[in-house]
Amino acid sequence: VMFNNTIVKIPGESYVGGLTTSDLGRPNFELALEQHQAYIEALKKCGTTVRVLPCNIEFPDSTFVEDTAVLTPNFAVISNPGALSRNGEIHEMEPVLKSFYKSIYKIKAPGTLDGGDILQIEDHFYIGISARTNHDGALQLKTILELEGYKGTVVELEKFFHLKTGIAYLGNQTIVVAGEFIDHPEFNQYQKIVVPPEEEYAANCIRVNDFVIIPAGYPITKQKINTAGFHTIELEMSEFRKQDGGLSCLSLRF
Ligand code: CIR
Repeated sequence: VMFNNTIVKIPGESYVGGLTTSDLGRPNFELALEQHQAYIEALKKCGTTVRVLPCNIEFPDSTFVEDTAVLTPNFAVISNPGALSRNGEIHEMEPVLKSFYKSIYKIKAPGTLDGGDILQIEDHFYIGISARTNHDGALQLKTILELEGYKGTVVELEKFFHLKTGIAYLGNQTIVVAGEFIDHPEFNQYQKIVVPPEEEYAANCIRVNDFVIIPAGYPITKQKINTAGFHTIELEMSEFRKQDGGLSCLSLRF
């Protein structure tokens, strides 16, 4: 798949007080801004036109725009984020998506869904059931996808925060997998790049056109991805990792 566009949102000063389950400490806001800027530059290097949205300090986690939508070339699905403090993020995203799409669906309560739980592999979407995405939300998305000619499979998460915390699709039927997804039956049909436990954070990487963007500091995974024939761009992600965020979370790509 070729991505022409990406959407990102600058972190606001409230970012450092957002949701997290990690015990890596409080993010450094200035450093988060620098890392975010480098992320934008990387998306440009990959050939995408980046829509940079201003920060909104009312929503500390709103820099993690991936959770607000699921995008395909022909339609958008606005999610219904499962964390109460994040749910309102969709209201600022809706007009932005309307500027790109005519066809927009919405996940509706009591269904909840975070975009981070959705992984697309060619015409097949995997939908993770997590603390954020419930069965109702997952089934709503599956119904929409099937109506539009895609396949949808629901995957129950055991430990990972979001589905894409532990799995990424690089193209050419090749996935990057960690933890519970290494031997998961749903993913056995793909070529696997297995991430060792000490590098688990590197499983959240993103293929954007000619490059795979990976977090800096995970040499084993980087080597494996390079050996599989992909060019990599490494980005410092320390200040996003502290808030449970990864590379995929910081953008919508379409
Ligand atoms: C949250 O708890 O919602 C944020 N601190 C992290 C969201 C990460 N998003 C993602 O994995 N797609």
